[in-house]
Amino acid sequence: MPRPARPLRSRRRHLALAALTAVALGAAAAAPAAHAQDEPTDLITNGDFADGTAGWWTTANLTGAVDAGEWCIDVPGGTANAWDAIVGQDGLPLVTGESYELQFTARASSDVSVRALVQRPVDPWPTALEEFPLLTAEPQDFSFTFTANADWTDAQLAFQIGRHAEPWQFCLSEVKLLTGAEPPVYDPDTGPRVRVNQVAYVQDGPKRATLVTESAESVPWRLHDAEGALVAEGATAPYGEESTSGESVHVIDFSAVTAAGEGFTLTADGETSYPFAIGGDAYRDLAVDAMSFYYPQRSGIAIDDAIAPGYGREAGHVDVAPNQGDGSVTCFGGACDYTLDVTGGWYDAGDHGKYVVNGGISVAQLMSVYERTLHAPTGDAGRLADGSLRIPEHGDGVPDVLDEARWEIEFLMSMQVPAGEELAGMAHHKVHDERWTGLPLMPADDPQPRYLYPPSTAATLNLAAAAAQAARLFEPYDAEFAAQALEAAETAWAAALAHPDVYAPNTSPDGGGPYGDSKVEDEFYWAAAELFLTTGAKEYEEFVLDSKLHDADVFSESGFWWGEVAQLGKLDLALVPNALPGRDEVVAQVVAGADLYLAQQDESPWDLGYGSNGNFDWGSNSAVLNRLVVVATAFDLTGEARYRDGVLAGLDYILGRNAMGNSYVTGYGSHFSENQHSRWYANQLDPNLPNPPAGTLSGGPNSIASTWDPVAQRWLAGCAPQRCYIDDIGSWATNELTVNWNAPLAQIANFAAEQSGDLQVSPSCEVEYRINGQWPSGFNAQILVTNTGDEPLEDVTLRWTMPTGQSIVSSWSVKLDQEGQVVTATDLGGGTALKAGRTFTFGFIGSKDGRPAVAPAYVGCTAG
Ligand code: 9MR
Repeated sequence: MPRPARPLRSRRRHLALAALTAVALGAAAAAPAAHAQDEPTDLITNGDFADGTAGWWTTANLTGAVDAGEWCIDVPGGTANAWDAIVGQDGLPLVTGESYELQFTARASSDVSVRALVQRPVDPWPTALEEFPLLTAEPQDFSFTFTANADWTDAQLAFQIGRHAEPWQFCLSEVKLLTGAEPPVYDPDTGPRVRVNQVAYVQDGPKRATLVTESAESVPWRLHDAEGALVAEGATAPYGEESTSGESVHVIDFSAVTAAGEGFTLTADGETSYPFAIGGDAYRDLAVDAMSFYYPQRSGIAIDDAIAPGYGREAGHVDVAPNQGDGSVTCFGGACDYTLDVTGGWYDAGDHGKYVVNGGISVAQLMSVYERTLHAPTGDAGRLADGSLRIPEHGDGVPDVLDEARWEIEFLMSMQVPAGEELAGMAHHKVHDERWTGLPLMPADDPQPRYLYPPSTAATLNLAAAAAQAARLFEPYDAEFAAQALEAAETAWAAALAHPDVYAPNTSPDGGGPYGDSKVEDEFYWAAAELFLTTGAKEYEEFVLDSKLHDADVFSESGFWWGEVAQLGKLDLALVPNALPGRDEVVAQVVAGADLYLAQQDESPWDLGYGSNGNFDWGSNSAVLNRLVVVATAFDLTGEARYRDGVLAGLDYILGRNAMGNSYVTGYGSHFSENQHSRWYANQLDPNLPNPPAGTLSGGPNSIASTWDPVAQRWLAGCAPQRCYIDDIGSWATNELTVNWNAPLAQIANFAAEQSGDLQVSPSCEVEYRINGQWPSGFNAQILVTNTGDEPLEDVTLRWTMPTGQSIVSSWSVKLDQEGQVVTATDLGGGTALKAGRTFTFGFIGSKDGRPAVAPAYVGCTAG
């Protein structure tokens, strides 16, 4: 039989080619230079089973027989984990830097995938090779190469063959572990060297592409439409060697093109890009998909296939065996004498854990998708209305994104320590399995006991911040729930003040991630800001003003993420109307942060404002997107087009204009991530399971991934930062999906969806908003609108958000409509054009509560 006969999914072909090369060279004895004198040695004892099963062992639940050099083993059904049934051989010596080839032939009585490992058989199971070969009734020859990065005298070859529901038979023959193999080479399919945003360029937005080329000179480029007609042409701008990609690149700028449609391609240097759209609705779709990602991520509810087609499944962790359920969970190690019902919420990622700090930041960012539409001049709440997402809660009159957020907020609230206990009001840091489970494993099939892990100040404050934000957003829809959320937030706040230094450790018991955090000033700041925005209370105002983070520059290189949340407080203080003394300073900080991120982005030939220091962190794609959230907020605050354009260009990197030629969003683009690490979207391991839903973001390149997961260790050592990525389900350090990474994707996709033409902020329209007088219950405002450009402005419309507690009573020389807090001003100057250099003036009387009247942070001006 030709080797390798391993069935390959198209995306994995490059890996197979590397393995094939290794085999061919090995077979021809063309061993690598360092081992030129050595004949390959086989480390396996009795790999041809000539001596029965001598040298091999199995777990006690397996029986088998050898016949004609093939060992066939009966595997029982109904086990949960791959490692519940193992065939192995121990005592294999591995040498650092040496490359090895594992060969074997295997078949199975039914189509199953198994886990083939070379590892050390001691906790934490360091792994040199992990593969998931798919077996069929036909015997197949498999070949995998790897390089050892430690000296082990006691490595183990293990075939983990458990976790299948039905009994089956596993047959193994011709097993070899050969020394002297050619090191595996990662040669990913990066597609055409003309790298584009594979989804869409906004019609009047920036349009750039990046050409990977060795050419030192500028080369011509051509843009063609779907019919092949030439639309535009120009010359590239050479950039030279670029550090994050390790490649030499040129920039193609076709921003001047305003033609719209699908199927455009760019050609340069003999390469034609993947097709892309200009204009159109792609970002509206992406916005819906990125937010609908959360429904099948829900715990504690059956996923309805009619709502999320292809993703229907049983409810996870609802006290139905084999689940032990989240209905009555106690503390790990007997640390408490109560149980909590923590059913519900979202699974964090590809695991079944639920972590409060990460849930808190995720739900806050999702709520901000909605909250932004109330306060940003281009915000469009209509797109988020009841019925807009693929979720079950249609017809309740609540915007769907808030319904989705509520699923998580209720879970966060359930994690609070009950009244009467020592740490009452604090939130448990997390709930997860006692031990890590294997892949795949549907949520409903997880048999592990689950525990609450100790409360932490960070989790308590995350809950306080998210629940406080929920309280103000749910107020118009469900006042009772809003009040409950506020009570939970204030209780949490008081508990955090009473226990300000209970830190979650950086190491975790088995079965879940640590989410360790021993610096909580930022959590205090964020929670105080949200509580202030919701209540206006002095206590929170003072806390915000007194925090040393209030004047500090938190918009630094490292951006914001679950461990660094002060920015979230500042973004909301800047955007959500409030009467914080010196609020302008916060607005200025946000804008300065956006300037920094934009300046970094402008330096990059990929429009990538991240990682120029050579570090791409775990979940780097979320860091890229979180920076864009800051830039987007600067646009909402200033209306300056360069921030809008910065966000749109920054999105290119995520959607394919990168060193991998890969869109990191499932279902978007020609070449996209689809094997994200997940226990239930595990199509790569079991063809009966789906890939992740469209709109799922992959974590993305991680420059130190090879120190983490075995797949990255095997393929990504020595990679340039942007290339430290592999679309393999085993690479949890580069290719996981998480609730906190999809949230900024949802924010930026929603922002992009709104930049499609209708609501342009006019750059030549300047607005001055004066409070001319105020008394305890009211105020008098005058607004001056000046045309600073050379052309007349037609149909001038202003839009702003009234600070909380203020509303319009009467007005003159204008038509004012107030919906909620959003005011729209039309009919300025009786509807006539505003001539160049001229000013319209109008005014109104407003009512207010006890707080001083303040001007809104920003007034948007659009013209027809
Ligand atoms: O996103 C987390 C990242 O910042 C950490 O460096 C990493 C290691 O502790 O863990 C990541 O979070 C994982 C969590 O611990 C468990 N669920 C999956 C998360 C994403 O990989």
